[in-house]
Amino acid sequence: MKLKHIVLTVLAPTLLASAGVASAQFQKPEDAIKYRQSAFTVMANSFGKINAVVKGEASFNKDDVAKNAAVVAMISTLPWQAFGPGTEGGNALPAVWSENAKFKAASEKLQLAAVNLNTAAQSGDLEAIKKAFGATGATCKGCHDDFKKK
Ligand code: ASC
Repeated sequence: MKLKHIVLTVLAPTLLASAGVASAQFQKPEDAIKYRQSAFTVMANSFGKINAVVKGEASFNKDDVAKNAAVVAMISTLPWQAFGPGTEGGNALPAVWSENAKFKAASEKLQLAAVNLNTAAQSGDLEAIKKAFGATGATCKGCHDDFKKK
């Protein structure tokens, strides 16, 4: 089964149930910080590749965009389990813990936007991809504004 099919058929309903694809446990707070930062790094790499296409800086290869969007949709489910109690630090502001319901809602906005981006990317419709990409980027920025150190 191809990754994009796994994401579309298996992951999307899971996302809607607000569960990640894995439930990680961490020995030390630093391990949680490393995990979540790694997930964001991988996600930003694929998101950045789509960004270059959307901006016209890279040529539009449907398969590449589809693969990168599938990565964003999948990886967007992962960082949140690594923001548990006692894992304060890294680039996270204290609001992640003091306003955790708001943080969780912001994380869910990204995950849903990423599913929509993935749907658009699998369709290969560049205009739909551009629209969904913009909506996804807005959820990144919205969460950074409130929850990430500048
Ligand atoms: C990226 C990236 C982010 C988001 C954000 C969108 O490519 O690394 O954190 O987009 O800048 O506003």
